[in-house]
Amino acid sequence: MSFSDPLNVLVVDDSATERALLSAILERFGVKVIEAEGADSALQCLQTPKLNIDLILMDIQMPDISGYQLAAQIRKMESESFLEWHPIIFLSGQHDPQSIAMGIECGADDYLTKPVDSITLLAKMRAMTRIAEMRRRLVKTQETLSRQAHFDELTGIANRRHIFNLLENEISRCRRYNYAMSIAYFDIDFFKRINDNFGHNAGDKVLQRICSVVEMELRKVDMLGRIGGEEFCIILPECQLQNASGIIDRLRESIANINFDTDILNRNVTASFGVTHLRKNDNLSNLISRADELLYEAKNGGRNCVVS
Ligand code: GH3
Ligand code: MG
Ligand code: MG
Ligand code: MG
Repeated sequence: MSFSDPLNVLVVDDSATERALLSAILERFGVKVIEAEGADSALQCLQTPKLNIDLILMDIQMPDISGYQLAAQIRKMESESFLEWHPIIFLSGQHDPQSIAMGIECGADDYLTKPVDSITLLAKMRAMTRIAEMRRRLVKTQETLSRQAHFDELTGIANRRHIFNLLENEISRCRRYNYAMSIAYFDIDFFKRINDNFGHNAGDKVLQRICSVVEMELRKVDMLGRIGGEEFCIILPECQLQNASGIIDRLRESIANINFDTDILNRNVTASFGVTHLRKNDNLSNLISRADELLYEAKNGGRNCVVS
């Protein structure tokens, strides 16, 4: 039995002889072995991305930290940081059921007793890598679905649902800590003409470019979302209305000054803005209605302006 992709296995054992013995067996099956003599070097290897560890074979009796403690520590790190999940198989001289139960309890996935039969070990490793691969695929799918659920495909910014959730959270935070917050609604001026005169594809590129300019101009804590079509919302946490109006007016100017590639568009594009702040009795719904009404006033007031 061998593995189609070279498998990177971390062997954790305090005994150099045991490590060498196991390495010799594994290498015969095309496995790449990385050796660690204790907890510290094992954790270091796991946190070294280029080692790309697929699986851990671990001794239990070690002088500093036992295999039980190390397995528990690895599981804790995996759940708390971005460390990927690793299958752990204990290889131990202890045969009693309590030790086996304890090993699994501490986070290991399998437990083999020494002396280990190499065919059995390889088969168990095969089973574990199969589970790890399924898990990786699942995590990847989840990440994709989560990205699709939260972000707009065309512009990459928060979608309507996500920006409203962020706004809801921000309102709660403001209430709890008595923070100020402002929001802006904006809509691109005469966008329909851009589509009509330059094509839908050019319209798409204009939306993308405007979003990237807005994201660049805003502070890290500010949030941008697409409400729909060519209408957007900006959340400005810890920002008083007057300050927000200034920021947004500079943003309006930056948009108006964008030079698009001439093969996309040979003229400038403007947007109209409504800016408001969170008032004492506001909820999400009346906060955004007010921003929307102010945006409507900006449109009626001649466009390319900010109304607050
Ligand atoms: P106003 O200044 O009053 O806002 O005029 P407008 O033409 O921008 O307003 P209107 O709401 O009539 O037009 C919005 C247009 O935006 C219509 C729609 O086809 C276009 N649109 C919405 N979403 C997209 C998109 O994802 N890509 C492109 N290219 N166009 C879009
Ligand atoms: Mg030992
Ligand atoms: Mg418009
Ligand atoms: Mg519109």
